[in-house]
Amino acid sequence: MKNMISEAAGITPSDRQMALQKMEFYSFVHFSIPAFLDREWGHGTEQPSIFNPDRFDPDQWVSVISSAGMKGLILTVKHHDGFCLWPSRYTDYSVKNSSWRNGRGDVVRDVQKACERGGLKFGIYLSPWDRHESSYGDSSIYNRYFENQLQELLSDYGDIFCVWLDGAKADDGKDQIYNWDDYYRIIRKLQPGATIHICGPDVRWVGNETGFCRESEWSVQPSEVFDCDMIAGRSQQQEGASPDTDIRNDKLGNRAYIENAENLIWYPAEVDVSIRPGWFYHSDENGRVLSPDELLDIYLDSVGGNALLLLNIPPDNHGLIHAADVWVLTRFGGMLQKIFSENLAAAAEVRSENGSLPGTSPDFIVGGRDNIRWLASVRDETVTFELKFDGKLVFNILLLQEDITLGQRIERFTAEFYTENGKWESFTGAGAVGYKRILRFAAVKTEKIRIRITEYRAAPAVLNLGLYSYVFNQGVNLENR
Ligand code: FUL
Repeated sequence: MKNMISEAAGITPSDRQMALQKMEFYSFVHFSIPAFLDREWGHGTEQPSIFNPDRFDPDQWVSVISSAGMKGLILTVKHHDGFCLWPSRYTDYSVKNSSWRNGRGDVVRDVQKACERGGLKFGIYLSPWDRHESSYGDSSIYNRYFENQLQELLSDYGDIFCVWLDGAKADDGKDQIYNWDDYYRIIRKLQPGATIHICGPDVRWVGNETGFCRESEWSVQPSEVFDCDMIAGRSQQQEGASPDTDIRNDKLGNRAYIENAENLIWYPAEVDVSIRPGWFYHSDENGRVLSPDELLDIYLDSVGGNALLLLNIPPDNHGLIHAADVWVLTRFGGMLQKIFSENLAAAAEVRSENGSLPGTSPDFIVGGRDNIRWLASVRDETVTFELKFDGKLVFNILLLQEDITLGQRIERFTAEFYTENGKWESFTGAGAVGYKRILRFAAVKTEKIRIRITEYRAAPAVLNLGLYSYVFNQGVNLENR
């Protein structure tokens, strides 16, 4: 019988998954007919003329999104109402019949160009469920329609970093059998670098829309977790569910589930959350934008919990990001800069009693040199490495990264500091690490720390360790969730 645990440790991301992982944090932009209806979903029967953003400014979107530290933008080019933000050749239900720019505008083109100018990657959300298109439910005809639209979008708008395929559909929506495999073939052919999210093989929906992930988030999963029908079935449900491979299961990817799996895949989690209660803009939510502290909480737990963070920023019906969101995002970007601009441990001396594989050294763990790692040579013993500082350091944030190009291996670790009385005392610790783990704790002052990796699936490959200090506002952010 195969040992699925060591098998799991050998599963690695594809190049496109790795490129996405390095982006860490990117934005969703929900902007379409619902913004003009003050609703979350359009019915698909609304007149296209209502789409008329009189101050549409995608350069403003890009500059605000970049100021918060995000690296890409995913636009809802077609939401469930079926209205297309580009002048598709395959339907009249699009910007070409809107009042905006007398029907001669193309939102997708303008946003893509603004992203290019501002240095953001551009991605698309294309809803499979379509309430307007009359062929929806006539499976092969609609599949052709959808594939034609994919062709247009993936051929005419430059490099696309992601295609986000939503599983949502109302209970009374018509039955339609999607031809997922054909969709994937088209995407791979036209945009080989693009990752396919949610109802797709590259990125897993974390299972909720609250902004948080599991205590241990595993990027390696039994292949049954990637099951479009199951994912779609869960998308409008609030409650968790039990089967081992269910997208909402709390223990997804844990040892117990991996051990019994037949096949494993690299399938990392993405946390999608809106900066406001709704996905689309509603003026009565201007006072309910998440605060910079709340965003920081979400960021530290998701990006710092081995997940990707997709934060939705909905422009208003003028086509601008509202001042309330701009204020929050700019401040939040400043907080991230302040926290992570300097690794306090960068000059530490690092040593370990465990062996190192040739060409690697514990020294490589600090200094932030990408792709240089320490690969411990071990059998079953605890892996320990120690950092000695030049004098005493004060810090309250620890960042740890594995080199996931070799797989996700660490299952549990503890961080200890050297006390005044010459003893080692634990100050934090966690389960899975993966691409990035960030932990917060009450400030520690010490000349030495050590990390003890007590459980692992294969010899740990540690890429980076950072220590940071930040004065959190009182009452929030004092602990990881
Ligand atoms: C859901 C959709 O129904 C929402 O409108 C939104 O687009 C969200 C990201 O996905 O499934």
